[in-house]
Amino acid sequence: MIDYKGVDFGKILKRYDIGSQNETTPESVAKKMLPSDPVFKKVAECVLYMKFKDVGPAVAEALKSKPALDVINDGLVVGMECVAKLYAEHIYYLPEIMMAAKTMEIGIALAEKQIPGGRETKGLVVMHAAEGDPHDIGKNIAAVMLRSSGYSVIDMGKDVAVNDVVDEVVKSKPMLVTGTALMTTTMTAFPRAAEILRGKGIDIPFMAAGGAVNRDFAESFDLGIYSEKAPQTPPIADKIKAGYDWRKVREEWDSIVGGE
Ligand code: B12
Repeated sequence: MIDYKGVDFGKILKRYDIGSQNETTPESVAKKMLPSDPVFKKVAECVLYMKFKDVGPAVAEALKSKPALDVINDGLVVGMECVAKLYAEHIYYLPEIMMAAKTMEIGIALAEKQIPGGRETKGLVVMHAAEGDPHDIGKNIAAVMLRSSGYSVIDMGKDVAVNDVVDEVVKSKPMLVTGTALMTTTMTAFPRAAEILRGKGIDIPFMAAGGAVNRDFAESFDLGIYSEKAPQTPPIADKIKAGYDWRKVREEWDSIVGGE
């Protein structure tokens, strides 16, 4: 048995505290990246500092003066971008990321309630995060944006098996299917799913999104189209609703998302 009584944990933690050897701190990132608008700043800070008890009141307060989508994009998402920066700099680790992600989810759920729904649907979209991929925050934001633009969404969640995606598309016949991959090891699920869909004679666009993919990859397989940021999804969906197939979306992609 090791006797820990005489161990000074303060010294151990100091020795392995990489943060103390790095000039980046949560405060320095906050200074550079947080929005100047005090309402959005307060919301973003809740995510950055993982204040999951404060995020509800902060979002509720923000919703009194700001549109719900702006509270998500200019507050919650910016906070998460700060977290991603701190993770990349080895200041934050997985526990912080998980707590920040949870904080963001609480905020999104609250803001989403304020987005008008119940209108006649423009069309159905099936969304998922790739097989093996647990990253679903970006997908959840894109789902909020599609719903708020009048689309119905079947959100299959994260780590969805290729065959389950195919089965859902066959069953519910959406106008668009989206896949999110933040890991280079999971993005290959998209061409596999698209190939099976093609084999079944299904020709709907398959939107590949998330940090692991780029436009070249998304357009490297039949059905594949690209979306870089969640807010680009509704304008692309509008074109598909207007009759564009995946080839035409590719041709006109720059002008479709250009207004962003
Ligand atoms: C949060 C996070 C997590 C959380 C995810 C929580 C959740 N519910 O999503 C947790 C802690 C679970 C996690 C786990 C892991 N993670 Co992680 N994670 C991140 C982190 C820090 C932020 C991602 C994020 O949510 N950003 C905020 C959102 C808003 O941004 P976004 O997802 O990029 O979305 C934007 C666009 O991509 C786009 N978008 C995204 N999806 C969609 C969908 C549609 C339809 C559209 C239109 C647009 C769109 O729009 C959004 C903005 O508008 C990134 C770092 C980074 N810089 O991205 C690493 C990162 C993605 N993780 C990574 C890794 C390696 C892992 C782990 C394997 C780590 C480990 N060693 O255990 C595990 C996964 C284990 C497993 N297989 O289960 C790597 C992936 C590397 C790679 N290229 O393969 C990254 C890049 C970190 C790094 N630099 O190494 N992670």
